[in-house]
Amino acid sequence: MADSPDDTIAAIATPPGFGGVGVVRVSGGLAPDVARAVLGHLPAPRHATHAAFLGDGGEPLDDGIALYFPGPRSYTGEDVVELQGHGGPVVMDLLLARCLELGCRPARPGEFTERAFLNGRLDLAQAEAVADLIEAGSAQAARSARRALDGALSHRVERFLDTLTALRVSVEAALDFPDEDVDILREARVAEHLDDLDGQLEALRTGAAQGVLLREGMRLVIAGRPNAGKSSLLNRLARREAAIVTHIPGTTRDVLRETVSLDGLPLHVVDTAGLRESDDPVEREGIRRAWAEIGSADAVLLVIDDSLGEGAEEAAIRQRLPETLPVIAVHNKIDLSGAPPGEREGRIYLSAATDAGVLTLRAHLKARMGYAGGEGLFLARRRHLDALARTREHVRAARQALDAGLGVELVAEDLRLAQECLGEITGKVSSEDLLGRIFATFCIGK
Ligand SMILES: Nc1nc2c(ncn2[C@@H]2O[C@H](COP(=O)(O)OP(=O)(O)OP(=O)(O)O)[C@@H](O)[C@H]2O)c(=O)[nH]1
Ligand SMILES: [Mg+2]
Repeated sequence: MADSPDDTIAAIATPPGFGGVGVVRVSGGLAPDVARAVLGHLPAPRHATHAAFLGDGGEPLDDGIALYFPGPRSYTGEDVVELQGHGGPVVMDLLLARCLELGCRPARPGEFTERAFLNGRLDLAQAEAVADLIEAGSAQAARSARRALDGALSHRVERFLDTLTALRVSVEAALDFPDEDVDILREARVAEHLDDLDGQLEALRTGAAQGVLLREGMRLVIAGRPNAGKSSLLNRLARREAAIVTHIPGTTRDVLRETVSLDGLPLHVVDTAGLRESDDPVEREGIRRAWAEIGSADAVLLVIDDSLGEGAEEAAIRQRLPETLPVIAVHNKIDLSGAPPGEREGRIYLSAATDAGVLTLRAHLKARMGYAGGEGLFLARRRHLDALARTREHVRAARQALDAGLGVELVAEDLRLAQECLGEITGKVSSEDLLGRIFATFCIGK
């Protein structure tokens, strides 16, 4: 039988294994009955109550603290009961089995939070932030997830949605008075508001992009001419001999991937074949793959042999790099050139051989990913970036339609689409498929 949103669900909310305390959580219409059966009475709402947890025959399975949160003022918005017993796997299993006996079904991963969303306790971006907070890999990521949960993204999206609603009202009013439409739109300053919104959407997108880097990590491709020291640098960052290093130019052919932790921030480093003209079919394939990696990078480390300096080879590489791709110039082999280590004029001077300057590079990469990025930082997902980008496209299309005098209908339609895209972030507009994908990644019991 298919799961129904009317089912009462139960799960062990604490991680598997042995612990001082373990929690079984129950949510749904049967929760008060479960409490009565297990505890012998319904605890006072929101009061910690010590009680024995009783089995089917009235025998105590365990004892502990019980909490009853009547809906709608609960995490899920439904009646919720939490049983805090001793945190052993057998005790927890017994307690969960007892709840299932009483008519609950096991909760799917994230189902408590999904119900919180469906009952309007959280919006979708906040629900995602719950999972991100639990999975945060650094204190910075946790703080940023907390800010997203508090609505750092949601509140701004809501404001933009309100702006779009107001604009749609003006535009649709103009639709009703075709003779005066131009005046109505001018009076409502629709063009100015659209420009404003465009700028604000871009600012929010920039902030969200930083939040995505913090959550997912940055994909950093190491590129440069053969023998510049790319693989040596990868080994330094990974702190292990991951890649083969030789004095022969063209050593690396395959793409090599290493995930490095920068104080908890995941950095995905990709080492690639040295970029040059080659007749060797194997090397040519390696170079083709290097360019493919560059195509999907968040940033490129362009490694330059400082004893040779930046020259025509680097100029040719720079010319082929995607225009919007951030490039970090790294001057390697300063032990040969004699340059001091450190960051100067946006370039980083280091030696992969001696390790001088490598810490500067690590610090630079952390800063780029938003580490210690201040109070404004909030965690975000690629889904949000994508929705913001599409929203902006429709806002710009509306602005162009307005300029070109293409007719108020087109402006109205673009505004409607913009609102729809933006609404995906908070779940104002959502599909079952999207919800399934989001909540399936949660842990059970949350
Ligand atoms: N003196 C000195 N030699 C270095 C340094 N970094 C790398 N090398 C040497 O430079 C040569 C090439 O290093 P690799 O790391 O293989 O260079 P690569 O850019 O990966 O080369 P390809 O894979 O051929 O494109 C090796 O002999 C390294 O030992 C450095 O900082 N100082
Ligand atoms: Mg190499």
